[in-house]
Amino acid sequence: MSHQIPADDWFKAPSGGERLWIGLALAWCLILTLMMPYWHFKGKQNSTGEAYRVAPADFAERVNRFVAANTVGEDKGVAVVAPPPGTDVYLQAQMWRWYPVLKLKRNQTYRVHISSLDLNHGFSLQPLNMNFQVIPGYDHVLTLTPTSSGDFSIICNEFCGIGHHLMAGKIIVED
Ligand SMILES: [Cu+2]
Repeated sequence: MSHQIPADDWFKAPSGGERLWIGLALAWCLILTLMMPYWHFKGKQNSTGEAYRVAPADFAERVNRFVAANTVGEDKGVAVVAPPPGTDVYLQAQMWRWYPVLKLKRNQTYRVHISSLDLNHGFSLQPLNMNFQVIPGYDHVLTLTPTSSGDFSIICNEFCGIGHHLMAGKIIVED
């Protein structure tokens, strides 16, 4: 029979090398745990976690109002929107596009509201590698101050179906 009850004195306190490795692993766990709050406040690319509940239909309405009020052009059939600095900016994710194209000014601060109309998408800003989850039902607000000009691509990094690889958007930053 392979099933046996261990002896009463089965426990042997770790010693020597085993003790050292357990200690190192524990110390590393503590360092990583402390890094979470540290990076939250000191990491320049991290969101402060500002998020609000929003029904997808309500978010779509805000996006449409924002686009109607600030559109300045078109890029491959997608509206290019240039909001005044310091204002609320909206970015909508849905299968399989980012809407609209945002045109922002360098060194100006914007409150960028990001949400999804259907399912989970991933906001990934290239080439900076900023990454955020985009979740239907939640308005995730990023306080964003672009520090360099140029065209930045937004790709979806959360698999969202057959057109996932086509889901690319754009943020244009001007001087
Ligand atoms: Cu997606």
